[in-house]
Parts: sequence; C-alpha cells; structure tokens
Amino acid sequence: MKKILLALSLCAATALVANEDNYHWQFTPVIGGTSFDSDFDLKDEMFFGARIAKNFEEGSFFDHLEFGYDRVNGADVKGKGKGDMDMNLYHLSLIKNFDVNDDFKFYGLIGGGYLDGKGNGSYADGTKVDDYDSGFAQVGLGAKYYVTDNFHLRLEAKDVIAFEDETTHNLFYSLGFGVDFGSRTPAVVPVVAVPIGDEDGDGVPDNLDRCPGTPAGTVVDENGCEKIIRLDVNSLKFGFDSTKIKPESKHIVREISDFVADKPNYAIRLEGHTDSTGDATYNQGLSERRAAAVKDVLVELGVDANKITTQGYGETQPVATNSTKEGRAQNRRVDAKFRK
Ligand SMILES: [Ca+2]
Ligand SMILES: [Ca+2]
Repeated sequence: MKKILLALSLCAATALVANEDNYHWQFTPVIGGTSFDSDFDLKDEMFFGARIAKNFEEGSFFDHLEFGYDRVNGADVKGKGKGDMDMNLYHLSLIKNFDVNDDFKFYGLIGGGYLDGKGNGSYADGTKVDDYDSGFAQVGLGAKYYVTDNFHLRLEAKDVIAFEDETTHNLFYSLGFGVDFGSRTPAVVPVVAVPIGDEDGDGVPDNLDRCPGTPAGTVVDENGCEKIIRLDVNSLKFGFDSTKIKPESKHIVREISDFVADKPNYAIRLEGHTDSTGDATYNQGLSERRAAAVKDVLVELGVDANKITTQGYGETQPVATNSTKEGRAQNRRVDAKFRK
C-alpha cells in the first residue's frame, strides 16, 4: 500500500512539471464517434485511430505536426437499406496549444487529408452504396490533461469537411491517450576551457599567483609566494648567556617540524635576523647562533640534520623599522624557508 501511495505521489509530483516541450514525439491512440453529414445517409458510427505527432521546438507558433489515421468500420446506411461503408481517413494537421496551466491545455488543429470510403450493399431504395473517395479539410478543438509528465488524456471534436460531389461536414469526436516520448536532452552549453598558465611552475596558476617569477624548487604557499615560517625570537626563551632554547619554548619550533613531517624531500633553510640595536658584528654572530639554536631543536624533534642549513644575516635584512620598539621586535626573528 505504501508503495502505491508513493507511486501516486510521484505521479502527482511529475504532473506538476508536465511539459510536452520536454519530448520530441507524441503517440495517441484514439477512440470516438462520428456524426455524418446528412448527404452521406449514414448512421452514426464509432471509429478508432491513432496519431503520431512531432513536437516542435519551444517558441514555435504551432506545437505539433501530427499525422493521423482513423478507421470507421461499417457505418450502416440509414433506413431499411442493407449497406454500409468502411472508411479510412489519413490526415495531417498543425496543432497549437493554449496552456491553462502546466497540466491542462486547450488546443486547436487545422489540416487536411484523404478519405478512402468503401461501400458495401445498398440503400433502402435499392441503389448500390458506392465507394467514396475524397480529399478533406479538417478543423478541430480539443483539450489535454496531463496525468503524468508524459501521459495525457485528450478530448477532441473536429469537423471533417469532404469536398467530393457536395461539400459535407462530418463530426468526429474522440478520446485519446497521449504518450510523449523521445525526451529532449537539455542543450549542452559547451564549456570552453581557457588554459591558465603557470609561468614560474610553482604549481599556482598565474591568475592566483601573487608572486610571479618564483625560482624553481622554492616551496610556495597558496598564493604562489615563498613559504616562510617566521619564528618570533622574542617568544623563544634562551638560557642565560646560552644559545640553547629552553624546553618550555621548544613547542614554537614544532611548527616547522610539523610542516615537513610528511614531506621527506623538503630541505629547510633557517635564516637568523636581529634588529639594529648594538654592534653589527655582534648581531651577525647572534643571528647565526639563533638560527643554529633552532636547528638543534629541530634535530631533537626528529628532523634529519642533513636537511637543514642555517644562515645569519645580522641586522642587514629588516622587515620593519628599527626606530620603534615594535619594529625592532619584528626584526628579531628566524625565518624557515623550504626547497624541494
Ligand atoms: Ca605560478
Ligand atoms: Ca609564484
């Protein structure tokens, strides 16, 4: 029961998006009745038939070009005659829809065709029922109700206007069961891939690379600029008159060992810097010792000593002004850079 309810609700859901524009074709078996012009002297009879329609693209004035076939099987002559007529009608129509909503629409049709009538027996007055062959025009009105996305019920009434001998108007009314098929695949908009280069080959495409011209082998950050882990020497605690970093501040160095932990091919370059306070020569030595102190901790943390080089730059490469306390603090640093 649940499954049935689910199926019904799915049908209801798809009905909301019913749209024959989604399909190329429509096939509609029909069953109905006729009311012939009095000139025919034939009783009303049932007919059956089928339609196949090509759905035009959305935006066309007409919605379908439809070929149809109708069969009237032995329409009896009126009165006491003992004759009847079989009819085959072949026709082609243009159909235009008038949407009321997604599920319900009216339509009009206009077209023409050929009626091939085969007479059998005779009329009440004894005259033979002749064959009747004629071209005809047809105009009609109808309504469609979409039960699901691609299935609809269709009511139609059309006037089949035959012109052989006399012009006659013959009413054909029908109930159709329309199935849309041949789903249209949505137009694929070709995506033109614009190749974006990487002129310095650092793996960051040019449109994202804020540092063009990065030398080969340099490890870069997500902006394509050299990756630098900058250790704030001010927060590194050294022993008194010692180049050894105290255990309580070793965790600061761990940022470097963590970074290379899963990159065994990376080499580390440690660059020590000082501010400009004091003697330049002393500062040169100090920067070298600080870089070496960081290396010692890295080795303790398990980094291969052969992968680490150190360099001191003394006070020669400030990153901030040396005329303020804050600037000088920024200049006292050890930068870790990486090569691969
Ligand atoms: Ca790049
Ligand atoms: Ca770059």
